[in-house]
Amino acid sequence: MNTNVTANKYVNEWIAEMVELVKPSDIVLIDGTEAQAEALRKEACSTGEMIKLNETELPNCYLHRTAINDVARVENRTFICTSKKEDAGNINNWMDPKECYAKLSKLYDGSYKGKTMYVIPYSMSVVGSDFAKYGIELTDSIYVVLNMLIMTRVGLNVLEALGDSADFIKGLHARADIDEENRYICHFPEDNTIWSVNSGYGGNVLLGKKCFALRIASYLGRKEGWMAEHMLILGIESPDGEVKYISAAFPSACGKTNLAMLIPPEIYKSKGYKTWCVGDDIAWLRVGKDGRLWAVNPENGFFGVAPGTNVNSNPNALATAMRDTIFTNVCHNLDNNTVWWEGLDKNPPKNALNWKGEVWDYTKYDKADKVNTSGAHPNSRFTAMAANCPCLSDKFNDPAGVPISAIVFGGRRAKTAPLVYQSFNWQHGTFVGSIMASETTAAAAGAVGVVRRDPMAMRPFVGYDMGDYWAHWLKMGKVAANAPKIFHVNWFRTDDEGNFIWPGFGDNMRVLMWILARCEDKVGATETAIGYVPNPDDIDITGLDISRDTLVELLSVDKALWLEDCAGIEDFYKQVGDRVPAELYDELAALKDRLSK
Ligand code: GTP
Ligand code: SPV
Ligand code: MN
Repeated sequence: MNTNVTANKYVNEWIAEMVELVKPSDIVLIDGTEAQAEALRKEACSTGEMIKLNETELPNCYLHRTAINDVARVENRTFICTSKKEDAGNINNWMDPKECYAKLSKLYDGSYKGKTMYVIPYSMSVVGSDFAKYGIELTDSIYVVLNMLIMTRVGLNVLEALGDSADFIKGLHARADIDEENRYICHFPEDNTIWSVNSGYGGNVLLGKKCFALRIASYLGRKEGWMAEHMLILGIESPDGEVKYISAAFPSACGKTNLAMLIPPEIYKSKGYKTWCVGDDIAWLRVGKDGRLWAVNPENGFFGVAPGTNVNSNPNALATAMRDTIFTNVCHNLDNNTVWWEGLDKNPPKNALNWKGEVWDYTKYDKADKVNTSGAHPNSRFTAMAANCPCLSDKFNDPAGVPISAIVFGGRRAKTAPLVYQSFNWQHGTFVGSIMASETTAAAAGAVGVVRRDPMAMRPFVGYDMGDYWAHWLKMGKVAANAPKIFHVNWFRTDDEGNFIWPGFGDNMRVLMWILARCEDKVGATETAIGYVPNPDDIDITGLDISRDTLVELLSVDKALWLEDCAGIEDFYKQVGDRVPAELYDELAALKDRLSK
């Protein structure tokens, strides 16, 4: 078999080595052409791997179902394999690289037999730009190829840009037997290598995304002086045409895609405000010559949560996903060959297959057992092209990125965190990020709704020790003379019946407007133990169905609850271990002190 599929000897040598291991019957280089993509779509449809949907209603859209045991990221099977255990830290799973290569080699051995090896050259960020990093993913899955074609920049121009350099991320993926017990998502940051085996699901197998653009990239960012974060990037244009950018880190399935594509409420729209999406999941940030943090979205598409997406909550995402999209694990409406998910509308299809491909009876839907009774899996997704997004920023392909005015942290907290507060400064803001907590969601395998610490929404994605990661944050604040201001939001406060109090979605812009006003020193605030909280009259609730009293409640800080939380923070810091920066312990002590006063 000819393994010289590129003009780069390092790439070819590595492919030859992998071919010897997985033993494909054929090798195909993905060149980024539409003709090749179309041939692969046809092939996937002929084998049942994908289903072509109604061409009139959903042009160039496809449905794919993963294995029933393979519907989310698997954090307990995700490993950081550094030569020293302490470099991976206490929060990550660790395996010795040699041991891991040996163990996984057995699983990979012959796993491509009778199959084609697809070689995908891809770029994270604009090809040839300062931010760009290149990867090559080897996979046995057409579904992976077609998703990577949407999510990243794929093509022969990537190989041209790489030239004869050895500086690329080597990704090996094999579906193998989709065996849960032998599923591994392993990262070798010292070797620029990612090995993923026995899964066919999103974040486990689209290696450019969480594996490269967060875990490997965060490791590289620390070494090279930049940051890789689990953040959306949003531009807010004022009536005079000036655009200010916000980046926000929320844990998985906590509202990044929604905030990134929000439509301004009438009070702002009528004045001429507009919003622009730069990214919905990942941001790479560098310090510019002006001392500001400049961000790019390294991806080229959206891998968004389907359930809850509708014409009211996120019309831009819906419009984006109406063409050229791959739907994964949604409900299949057999009457018109379209798709459906919970929260799309109030008309569940009567003649449909659920996400497992079984005949589905919508009348049996039980909120308490969504996985088994819903039409779409709670973590079902759409893979859609950024270029199809109606509110895509004209800076999306700008190699320089966009300057960030505010960094926003947030999570799902039923009680403790107020609607919004501002940190006192960068160090305190880093502390605020480090103590983030959120209720777990269906985006990762495991229990849903349990509060856990998820610092900077990066708990599953930091490719090294969490304490070192916080130290890197502190350092970046010193390097960036004009660093963004740091805030925390919570769209998910609930009343005693468990209903969300804040309307959320587009109305979150009301909070972002306060944030931007703070960045420009245009509005005051009340100093509390946890940070600056808005004066209620400074959040515009015109046209909302909530009272001023409710807003006051949303902004309230319950000192007793916070003191309780401090105990949890201390436990978590101890778990992270001895690399937690002293500055953060100082911040914790200062917080406790202010709360006790
Ligand atoms: P990942 O792709 O997993 O990283 O998720 P994400 O952070 O992009 O979350 P996404 O925007 O897809 O939202 C996840 C879920 O939260 C969806 O079901 C949304 O409908 C819901 N959601 C998003 N924003 C809000 C909000 O402001 N309020 C409420 N109540 N729900 C929201
Ligand atoms: C997340 O879980 O944060 C996602 C989906 O964005 S995945 O690609 O599976 O990581
Ligand atoms: Mn995400």
